[in-house]
Amino acid sequence: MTIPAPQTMGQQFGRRSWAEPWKIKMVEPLRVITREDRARALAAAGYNTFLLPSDDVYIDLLTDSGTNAMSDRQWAGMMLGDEAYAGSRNFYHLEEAVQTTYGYQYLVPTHQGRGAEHLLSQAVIKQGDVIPGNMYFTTTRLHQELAGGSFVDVIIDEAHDPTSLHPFKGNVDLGKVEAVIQRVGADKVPYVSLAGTVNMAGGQPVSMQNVRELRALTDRYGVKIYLDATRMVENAFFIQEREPGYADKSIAAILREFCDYTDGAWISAKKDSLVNIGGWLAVRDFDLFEELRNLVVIYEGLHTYGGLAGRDMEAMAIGIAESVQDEHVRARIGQVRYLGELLTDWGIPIVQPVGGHAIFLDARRIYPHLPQDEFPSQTLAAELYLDSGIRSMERGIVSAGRDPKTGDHYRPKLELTRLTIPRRVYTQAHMDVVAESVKAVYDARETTRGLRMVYEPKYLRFFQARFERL
Ligand code: PLI
Repeated sequence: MTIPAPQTMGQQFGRRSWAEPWKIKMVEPLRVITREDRARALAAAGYNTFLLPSDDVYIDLLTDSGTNAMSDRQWAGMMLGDEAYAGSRNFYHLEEAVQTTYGYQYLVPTHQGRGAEHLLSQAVIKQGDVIPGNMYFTTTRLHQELAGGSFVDVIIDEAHDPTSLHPFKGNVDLGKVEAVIQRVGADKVPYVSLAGTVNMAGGQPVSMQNVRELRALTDRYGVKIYLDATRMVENAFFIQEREPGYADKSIAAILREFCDYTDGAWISAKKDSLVNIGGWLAVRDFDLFEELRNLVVIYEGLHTYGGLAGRDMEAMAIGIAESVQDEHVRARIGQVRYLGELLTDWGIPIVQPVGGHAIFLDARRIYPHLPQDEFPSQTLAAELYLDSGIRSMERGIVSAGRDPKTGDHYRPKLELTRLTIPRRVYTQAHMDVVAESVKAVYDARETTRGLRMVYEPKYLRFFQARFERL
């Protein structure tokens, strides 16, 4: 299947069907401060949207992580929290939810995704190992590097091209994986780090055929596959929509089939699973589980709470069940797509096709006069905030960080600013306001100046770096 031209995607994929399968029971007031106050707040934040107080933000599209609205069922579940130190009943409910929905037998809860990445990396990566993966993610790669490994990008080339309409831009290039295994030897490849969807590529999916073929390839060499299932529900939606043979299968069935090809998974439950905090790591191999259980008590908490309260695990267990309901996923991605179609119709360069959790503005094409060293995506995020109080996130050279061996910037081909849509939080009218602000910033693009970095933290610099206007 090929993806239709962007302007016809709404018709092709049925824009009519995505009205939210819920109504609003409680509201949280929003505040807009004046442009002068935004200019002051932005300068005080060093032109980094992560350093803005959220009280100074109008529509917050920094991230879809932990920013979701929980359902009445989830809030009711919070009241059923069993806060026992050991053996909380909510742990067993979560364990059952993960076993049923994702299919992995042994569960280790963690406080969030990076806690799980830490445990997995420490348990299976040795000094000098190489981990192939379908594009880096910031915290994932850092934990792999801190454990002594190095990450090699094996995603298909189309993923680095924001205009390519490949339907599965998250796919692994099997030739690249095999080349890595043959170059370093299978004993130096502890696992393939497979993410569905791929955040840094624009929320792009991996096909079922691709994971099936990856399984066959890695089996030939005895290499494991661990899945970053953080947004795997959204990945399942794209398989249902685009891959032959899956149109009549449920999101839940597709998710389960995909996971069945992998040896284990970790998750930041703050995304797909509709909670504000939480994560887990789950595997099929008992010996690895034993090792992870040894590590979790050092870094996170006892193996039946992993840094979470009982009520958090209950909300997560209920959120997992809600997250795989077809109508929920259709509405969630429908809203992201609605924003993408407005921007596409207005000629604003974004990553195509629109992915699962966000619109990624293509700062390279919006600011062709700004070199990567003047941080075009960071500049775009700052300009959007100044225009309307909308908060977005840099996903370009700042997020990519530096190569620990050479000290040079990693220079990603994609220089993007992410408008990330929290689940069940904003309305279609909010999306209209966002689109209009992007248009205003786009129209002023030619006179926009870049930034220089004046403070650079050692790790994950995008969170705390500071900039000044050039
Ligand atoms: O933020 P954590 O520690 O719960 O999860 C880390 C993490 C792992 N994998 C993927 C694909 C992520 O997107 C992810 C976190 N993402 C954030 C915070 C985001 O804003 O995209």
